Amino acid sequence: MKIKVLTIFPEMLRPVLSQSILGRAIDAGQIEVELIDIRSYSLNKHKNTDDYPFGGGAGMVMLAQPIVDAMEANTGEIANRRRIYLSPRGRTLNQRVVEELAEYDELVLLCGHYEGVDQRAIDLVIDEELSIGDYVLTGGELGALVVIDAVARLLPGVLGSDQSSVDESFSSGMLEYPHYTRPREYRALSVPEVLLNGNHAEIDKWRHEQALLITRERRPDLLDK
Ligand code: 9WO
Repeated sequence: MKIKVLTIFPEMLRPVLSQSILGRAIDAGQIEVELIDIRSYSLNKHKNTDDYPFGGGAGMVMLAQPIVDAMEANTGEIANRRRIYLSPRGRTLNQRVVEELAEYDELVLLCGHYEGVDQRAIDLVIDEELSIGDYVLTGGELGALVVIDAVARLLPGVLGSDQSSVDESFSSGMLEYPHYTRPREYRALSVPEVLLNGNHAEIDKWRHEQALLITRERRPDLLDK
């Protein structure tokens, strides 16, 4: 998959994209991420990307021109592509939406700043607005990283064979059971005996019960489905 990110702060994304599973997936060519600096498309002599809002009010609005030009210069007519604006006004991301996004050949993620983006840029070059949750950030970059991370781990070969992208939590409709590793006793807290006896039928049963207990306690809404 190819992912293009349109932003005025490309340096904000680079360190995250170079680490861990994402960094490895990019090095291995399983995903290709291109950071596009909206500022380089500004025609303004000061390379401005924002201006005062018509109608007045606090803050600044991102200009349509650099965004539309950046989008048009970087997106050909590729069939299976989605152009997304990260915004609290959008459809809220969840694992179903992530699975849907993972089917595209190309994602283009537009990160806004200030009070927002001139509506005409959204009308002209955006397919969908997407929110990562009901809160306001300083800009869309962290939202774009969340989308990239969640989508990348569903792509073939990104997770190692010992990690599974079939999520316990969201595919079984339950939250995860508790995990333990060495040592067997830590600060007077012992690992549950059942996990040490090698009886895998019993271990599976215990984990299922624990998942059910935690889900009933914290997210009863997941059990209603
Ligand atoms: C908030 C606000 C409050 C009072 C008056 C104007 C206001 N504008 C905004 C606002 O939404 N600013 C956004 C900052 C403009 C677009 C980029 N920004 C952003 C994206 N903040 N939060 C997100 C975001 C993206 C995805 N999912 C959750 C939040």
